[in-house]
Amino acid sequence: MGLLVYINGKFVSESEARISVFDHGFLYGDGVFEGIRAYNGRVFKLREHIDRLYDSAKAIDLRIPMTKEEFEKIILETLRRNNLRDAYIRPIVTRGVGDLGLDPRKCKEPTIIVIAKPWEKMYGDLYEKGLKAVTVAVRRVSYDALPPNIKSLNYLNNILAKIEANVKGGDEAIILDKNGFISEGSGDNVFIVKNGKIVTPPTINNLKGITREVTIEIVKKLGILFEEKNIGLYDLYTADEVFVTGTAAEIAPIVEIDGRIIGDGKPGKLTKLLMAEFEKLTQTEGVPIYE
Ligand code: PXG
Repeated sequence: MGLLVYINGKFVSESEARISVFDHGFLYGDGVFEGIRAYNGRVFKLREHIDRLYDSAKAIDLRIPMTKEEFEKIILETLRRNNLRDAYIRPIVTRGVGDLGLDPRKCKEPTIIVIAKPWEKMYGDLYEKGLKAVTVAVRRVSYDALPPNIKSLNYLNNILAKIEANVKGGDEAIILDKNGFISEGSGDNVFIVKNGKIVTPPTINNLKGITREVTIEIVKKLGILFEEKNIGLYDLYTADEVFVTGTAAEIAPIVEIDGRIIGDGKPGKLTKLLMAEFEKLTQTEGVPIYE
């Protein structure tokens, strides 16, 4: 029977989980989403993800017709219906069914979907070996065009970056912004370590990653030097360590960028420390699914 998916108030089997071809989420990418993880029977940073979902919706003037508490209950119920303890959860809210014109006023009711699936480590053995990243020619969509802070259903910019990384043989793409500053990966935020200090770009030109936020909290708690500032290609190539953070990717070490070996070509000391601390948090914190 497969998974049970929540769509507009009902749980249906995945083969029956369908949306209209007139849904503006499908026609125009007019909608927002989240990617959330459950570890060991708990949903990690649930409220933070729900807050960001509602902020993304607000930014595109999309009103989600339920409270945050109600949305959280649906997510927990989706996990329970699928007997999941470790999962990737994908809430999606689209503008809803309209007509072929793009005017959002034609869409009377948002479409609300929650998918939850079992999930393994995204990068397999690369957490030990390290990833190869490549910078890509396509620039991150400008914050004065479509703010990258909105987690919208328009992911073509990121997909173009990923296609380029695939062609160039990289495990992940690093995307620059229109000024040549490091923006982010195709689905994660970028950090560098130089002389014991951890640096990441401010979130004007990238997604305000929740894993990024958790990582910064760990860094501060451990008393490691930290700075939020713009970084360029030179800083990236000459860093002692580089890693990316994301709900899917978790904390993943980068050991090569555009052919330059980062540090000694192995996951760095601080990166490994942060990976271990992050894992401790994911295994112990979060909203319980079955209590
Ligand atoms: N930047 C972008 C562009 C993202 O899509 C992150 C950063 C990290 O944010 P969080 O809050 O997850 O720490 C994301 C996360 C994938 C995938 O397959 C990744 C994301 C969304 C969908 C798929 O890697 N997003």
